[in-house]
Amino acid sequence: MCGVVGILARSPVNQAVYDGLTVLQHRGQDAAGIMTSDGSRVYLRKNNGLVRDVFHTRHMLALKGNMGIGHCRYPTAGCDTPEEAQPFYVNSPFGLALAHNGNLTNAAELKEELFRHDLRHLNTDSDSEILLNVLAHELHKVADIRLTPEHVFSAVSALHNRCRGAYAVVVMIQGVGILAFRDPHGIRPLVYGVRNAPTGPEHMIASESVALDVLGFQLVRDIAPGEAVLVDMVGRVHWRQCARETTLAPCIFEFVYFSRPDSMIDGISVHKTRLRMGERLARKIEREWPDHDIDVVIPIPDTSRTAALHMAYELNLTYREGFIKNRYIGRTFIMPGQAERKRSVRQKLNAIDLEFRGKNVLLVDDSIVRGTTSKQIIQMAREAGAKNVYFASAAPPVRFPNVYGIDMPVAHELIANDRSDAEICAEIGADRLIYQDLEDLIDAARGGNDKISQFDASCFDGVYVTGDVNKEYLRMIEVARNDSARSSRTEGYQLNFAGLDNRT
Ligand code: PIN
Repeated sequence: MCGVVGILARSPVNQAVYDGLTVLQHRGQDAAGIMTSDGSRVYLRKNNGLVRDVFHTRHMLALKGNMGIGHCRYPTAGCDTPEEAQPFYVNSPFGLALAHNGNLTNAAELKEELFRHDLRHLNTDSDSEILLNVLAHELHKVADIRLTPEHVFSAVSALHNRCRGAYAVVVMIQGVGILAFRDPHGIRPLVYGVRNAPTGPEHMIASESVALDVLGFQLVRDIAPGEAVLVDMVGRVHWRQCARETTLAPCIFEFVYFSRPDSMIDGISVHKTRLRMGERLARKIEREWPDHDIDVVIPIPDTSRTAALHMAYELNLTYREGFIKNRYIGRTFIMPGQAERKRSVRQKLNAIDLEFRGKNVLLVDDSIVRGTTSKQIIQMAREAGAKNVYFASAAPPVRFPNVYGIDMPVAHELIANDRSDAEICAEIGADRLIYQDLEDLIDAARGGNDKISQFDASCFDGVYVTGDVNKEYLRMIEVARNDSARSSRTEGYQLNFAGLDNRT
């Protein structure tokens, strides 16, 4: 998962883009980058690490100009070097810089096409470099020296015809403005907002509305699936639907875990969705386990708190914080292999024994992915003296890999892959396991916007909305993403982990 920002203002944007990226840091802690333009030149700084570590004063001073885009990266298949940090830049046509969130499902074909037909060289394995080169090629075909919004939108239409998958994109076009667009299914989120500076309106694009809020921009609206917006150098805003067929199918995992609760995505409050998820879980417990003997509901910090609190309220049960998270873990050398992941849970969470001793506790997490942390946390609850340890997941079983930009483990690493609920319960060592039903999760999200008829819930139901994900593709990502492939890629360099979420 990644975060993107684009700002066109009346004064230098370096600080604002930086601030926007800090607000979106939860979407990716692996690398960060900003590119700005002062009208005559572009300036770039990108590297591996957290936003606060990548940009020092000297870098900020060098990022000149009133227009800029930024990116924070969570690694997707094959992208973990500083060179693969975003934004990417090509000098022709015009000078284009691009940053994106998502994953292309036809990257291999596009690479081949770009090389054989478009005669373009790609220097990394990043999908962003592919998107940038497709856009550059299509823009070159239609544009002339006076680039118009028509030229730009027809290039985006051509890009939609060639690219498959999920992409929420910001582009800076030298001398022209900021362009943003979303794939025809609107899988990844992207919003547009405006603020009034003394000298006139300023414009911002971001992955999540919370970035607009914090920077004092008003959310104008979500960019629709397939739609593009171009903010030109004089601040005129041009909108166009650039895809022939569109269906809004936002990723449901944004609501489960990835997005900040204070964001609105496609008209839905993430916070309220999580409250409704708690309510649905409560109803399920009342329905299927009316004679339960739960003494206390304990969330596993942080994401699950909202659902756990409301579930406890609905069941008339005590809610207690029983696990304390160390917010200051600081730099460590966490490698992506299983052994390292196990060790990190103990370093991050500690149990308050007296909330567990002699009690039947219901632990709540937002989801169970690999099940490794759930297993350890259940063990910790037992060591703290719990009589029975029940476990509730605010999301349904994660059974399928994500191909739209969430770096989900491959199928065989998912605990729910090929296991029944009873087997998962035994595997994580719980006395009882309650999963959210998919229908309830979808209803919880749709509760905020009943106009949305479809969500991408592929990691729960294996239905890939782009219709092009077959067994062969899943086999290919299996090879690229499994733990041993990750360990060998990251060997010899350090990942920053500064007490932030260890997103799985
Ligand atoms: C972590 C949120 N959440 C915790 C992410 C763990 C699955 N994991 C998904 C649970 S936080 S595991 O609240 O944002 O810090 O099933 O793969 O072990």
